[in-house]
Amino acid sequence: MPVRNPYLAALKAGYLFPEIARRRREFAALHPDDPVRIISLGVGNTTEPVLPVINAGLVEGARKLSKVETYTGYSDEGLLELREAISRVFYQSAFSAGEIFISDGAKCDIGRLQLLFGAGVKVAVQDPSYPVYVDGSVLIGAAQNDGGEGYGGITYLPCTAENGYFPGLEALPQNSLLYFCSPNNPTGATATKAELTELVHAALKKGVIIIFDAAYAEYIRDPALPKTIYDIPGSRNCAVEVNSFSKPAGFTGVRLGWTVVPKELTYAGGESVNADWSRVMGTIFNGASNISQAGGLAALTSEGLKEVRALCDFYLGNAALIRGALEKQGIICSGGVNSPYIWARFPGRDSWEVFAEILEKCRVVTTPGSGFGPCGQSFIRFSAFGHRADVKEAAGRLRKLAD
Ligand code: PL4
Repeated sequence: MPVRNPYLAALKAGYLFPEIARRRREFAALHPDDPVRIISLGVGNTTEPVLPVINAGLVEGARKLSKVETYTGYSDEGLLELREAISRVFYQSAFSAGEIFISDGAKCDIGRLQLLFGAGVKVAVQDPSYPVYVDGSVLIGAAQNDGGEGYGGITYLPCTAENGYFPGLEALPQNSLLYFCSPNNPTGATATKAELTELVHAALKKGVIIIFDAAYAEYIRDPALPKTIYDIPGSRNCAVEVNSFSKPAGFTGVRLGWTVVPKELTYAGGESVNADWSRVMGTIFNGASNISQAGGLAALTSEGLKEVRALCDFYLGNAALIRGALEKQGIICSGGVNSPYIWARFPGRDSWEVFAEILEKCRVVTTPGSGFGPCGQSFIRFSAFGHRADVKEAAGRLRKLAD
């Protein structure tokens, strides 16, 4: 028998979201005759139907497969038309098609990107952060080197109310890989242009490569806030950007994303990151679904983009309801503006304990902040992805937290 990959043993017991689902099932099993339906404001999973123009794109993509004249098979690096449309719509055509790689989603790309750096890499993350950055780094063995005190090779950069959820960059290790997410999951904080400029300057100075996760960029409504790291001069030399159709177009189940790897970006030895990413993707990925890509193309037409905006506005409306309800209880929150996540503070409390209390009193599932990192302790993340009636009902039930 081959031995088990030792890095698997270094992972925390369970991945956060299945653990939440398990506790919800456990609670439901303990209350089999409960007349009150459980509402989820936990996982960030879209709930609303794909809007008509985008849906017509998906249908057309499927229809094309039914005719010999229009049938297509593998589309390895992604439809040229889609890569060009992404460059035009999101980056003012600043990137060539060869710098944009279509994928089956941001999470999958985050996992694969780690292959570029291997076990020796030092990793830095915002604390709290989306668990895939840390767990994926543990899987490639990056947590085994001597990067940060108490955390193996992973350096946690605290993002707290006190620092406005933007980390101090003095602790950012030289020649490391930094995962940075804005609008942020879970804090909902969105970095300003000045903050991202500071980040890029620090990365260039310290030889850091930033993996910028812009999965929630379309939720930004403040025109002064950057939707992409590439708004910042110098970023092409230090940043990769991952993005997704999941949250702007309702494609969480359809699966479509992209990664931008500028030609200028190199490793310490001067080798091209773009060439290696092309090699990795060509080797272990076989292209996104051509149906998804047809939907993605429809989403990037002028009518499709109106639907993207409408869908994000809908979830932002939910976010305002949730944040308003929490603030009425005197709970201090951030996020929910320019972001679909609300980050609520329960001083001195354990996150899982508050999770259990909200489930018990309100029959509402949330996400415990401690699941996103040590600085998430005493916070709860509320997701704005839900049907409006459910969100209104949940917001009303949150009054019970005062009891
Ligand atoms: C639950 C910062 C959600 N099963 O859909 P993708 O792969 O294009 O994007 C995933 C993603 C990427 N980057 C960030 C994200 O927050 C997400 C999705 N996160 C959440 O509730 O935090 C869904 C999580 C899913 C998972 O494990 O990722």
